[in-house]
Amino acid sequence: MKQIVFVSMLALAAVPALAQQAGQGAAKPAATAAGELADGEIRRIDRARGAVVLKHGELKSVNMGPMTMSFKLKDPKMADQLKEGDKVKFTVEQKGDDLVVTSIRKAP
Ligand SMILES: [Cu+2]
Repeated sequence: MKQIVFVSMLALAAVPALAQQAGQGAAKPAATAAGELADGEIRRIDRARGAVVLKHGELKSVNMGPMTMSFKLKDPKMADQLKEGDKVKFTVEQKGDDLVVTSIRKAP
């Protein structure tokens, strides 16, 4: 009895890796000076959603009094160097129905 074994060798083409580096957007225009810098304190960071809950002071640029509320971050990476309880300075812009934090840094 003859046993014939067909070995089918599938040469899998190497999947081209889309090498998208995490460091995109390194050269951003410095827009921080243009917006009003508001005071805030970080209450919660939702890194998965790219959002923060801020207790904020008056936001004249969007006509809002002091309160605690959630903001989307323009870039989720903006939260990388922040933690809950941090006092921050930030700028905010209205984008459609959302208020988006366009820049944020720890207050000195
Ligand atoms: Cu508010």
